[in-house]
Amino acid sequence: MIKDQKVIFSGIQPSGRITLGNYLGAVKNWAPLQEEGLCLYCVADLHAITVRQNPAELRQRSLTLYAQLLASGIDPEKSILFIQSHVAEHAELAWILNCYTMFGELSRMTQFKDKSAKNADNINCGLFAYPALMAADILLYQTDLVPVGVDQKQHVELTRDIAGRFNGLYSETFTVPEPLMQKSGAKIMSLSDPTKKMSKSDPNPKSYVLLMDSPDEIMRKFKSAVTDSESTVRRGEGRDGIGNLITIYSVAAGKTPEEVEAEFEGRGYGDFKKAVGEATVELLRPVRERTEELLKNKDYLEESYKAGAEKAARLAVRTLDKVKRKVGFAGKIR
Ligand code: ATP
Ligand code: LTN
Repeated sequence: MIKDQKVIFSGIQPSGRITLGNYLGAVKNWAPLQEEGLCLYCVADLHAITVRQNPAELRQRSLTLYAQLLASGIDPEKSILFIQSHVAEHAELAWILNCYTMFGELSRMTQFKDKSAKNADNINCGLFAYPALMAADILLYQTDLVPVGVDQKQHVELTRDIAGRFNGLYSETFTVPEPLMQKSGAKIMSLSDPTKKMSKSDPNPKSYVLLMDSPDEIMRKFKSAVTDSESTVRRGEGRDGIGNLITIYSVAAGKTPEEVEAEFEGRGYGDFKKAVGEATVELLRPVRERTEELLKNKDYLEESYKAGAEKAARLAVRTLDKVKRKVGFAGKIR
């Protein structure tokens, strides 16, 4: 594929309702990237079923997530925004890449270890092979950059290894992608246990702020956020809770952590938590309101995800056909 612009790809699973962590670490950064190249973003529903999902909820969450991505500024005229299961080439390339991904490599993935510990009664092959599907997502579009939170870096590195291995065996086929991570906000921690990352599948709702939480809920959750027994608004050893709130405030208010510390010099946790809550409410308000509007317009959503899938498929078949030829599948059907 001859490219005259950078290709940027990322995905997010509809495995729950999205959190402030997902927003700050990933989604918020996706819209500005539209100025840097061709962006493709997908609702990764194939990935979501590696953990058991309720079908009605999954369907609803996928549409809500699609609307949230639109609401966060992704422009379907500029970018390709689609639902992963609508583009069959993802599953097809994933199968082929499974055969170029080693058991040992997949066994070392931190997310697999974490998720198998959490879902001990359902350690299925999909959960294990998840990174090969993610590699397929990325490699199908000859992606240069993959904007993700820190927790996904290992999967992007494995994608690079798979691409390099395939290119080495069959000549240049895939662009080898690079992860793109934010300097700040790449790992937002849980509000109830700041040593763990904020996660939408956490059973404790006080541990996260959701994109769709009401202003009251957001204020309440920050008020009860776990901090420490000191009272200064400063980062430091063993001060994960306050450090996390400083990160959130600095990203939400567009200030550096040093500026935040200076602003709250001599003021207590109560004041600070209120300020973090208010900044978050204002940050999320437009996204929540726009999502609510979009969810009322089912026809527009349907039109938009169908067009997205068509555009994605047109690009995806080009890479897939090339791959099939290289591995030696017979015949030509297109
Ligand atoms: P789950 O709880 O289902 O594992 P998750 O909340 O970890 O999900 P994903 O769908 O796996 O979210 O991730 C979507 C994107 O959000 C990824 O790019 C991921 O790196 C980023 N992300 C997830 N959690 C955080 C967090 N706490 N801080 C910053 N970025 C995050
Ligand atoms: N695995 C990712 C979601 C995801 C993704 C992708 C991210 C699916 N496909 C391709 C970047 C590129 C996650 O769990 N956050």
